[in-house]
Amino acid sequence: MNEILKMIENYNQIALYRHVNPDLDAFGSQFGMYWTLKEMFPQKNIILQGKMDSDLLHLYPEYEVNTINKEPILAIVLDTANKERIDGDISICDKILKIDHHIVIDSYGDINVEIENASSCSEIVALMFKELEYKLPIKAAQALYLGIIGDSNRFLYSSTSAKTFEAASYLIDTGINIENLYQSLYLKKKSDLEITKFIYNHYQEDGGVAWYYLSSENLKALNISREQGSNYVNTLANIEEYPVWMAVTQNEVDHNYRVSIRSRSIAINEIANLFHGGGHAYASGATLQSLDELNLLIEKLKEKINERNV
Ligand SMILES: [Mn+2]
Repeated sequence: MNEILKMIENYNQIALYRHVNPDLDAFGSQFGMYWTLKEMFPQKNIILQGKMDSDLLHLYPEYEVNTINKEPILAIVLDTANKERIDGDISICDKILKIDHHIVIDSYGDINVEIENASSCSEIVALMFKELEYKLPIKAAQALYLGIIGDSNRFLYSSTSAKTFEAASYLIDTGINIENLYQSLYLKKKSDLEITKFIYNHYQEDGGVAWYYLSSENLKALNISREQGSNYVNTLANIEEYPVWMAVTQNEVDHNYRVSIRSRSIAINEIANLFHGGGHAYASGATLQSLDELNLLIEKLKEKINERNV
């Protein structure tokens, strides 16, 4: 942490990056870092990088859109396993600090904080500031708490450890109101109900794998983006007969199909790797060039499920 702090102190300009298609942990670690560094170093230019057009943004208070000046830039890249997934151009930066909890595939930083068994990147960031005995601003603590509960599925996943609760306890000590945070997460709209209904009516299954498919037409009819279409993947979770479940969405822009794969006690990330994807053992993504490839993916997943049953 001291080495990191020295690095941060050396730069007057710090750009905070995270991965494309940001989730609660990507935003959580980014905003957590943003509000903390802004308070710790009010004279520095702290810049949020990446597209800010997500539905999740309503969960966070207003932020400033700072412009980059001519001074050298330190990049802090959060929650991003490989360079290709960074949202924004880091070639403008002089040094890179990587902070991540994914399986290590690309240590692209000048300093790499890679803690594979951490529940979330937000957990790592929270514990870094705890080590400094720094009292986080409420906004930062809220963002980091949302990041932790997002990636650990409200402390449900096995990635949840004593460290996760240590981070949560440190964040709660700042005085955040977790009931409000949970309410802001759980409140749904009637349209969510319509989408869930569509999924329950149209999902398919094959040998332990359940999935739903949303074509561009379906997405249009349901009035949601492709990314939003993937977010309903856990509608098919917790069904005894389906240890693996997936969301398949047509990506009209890139002429391919995006797959979100989730599983219970069956590691699926290596299979995801075979289909231009990857991620965590029980939560991965993949990209298919055609729907024929979907059959291939399902066959591989069924093989994996059967291995376990032998
Ligand atoms: Mn994460």
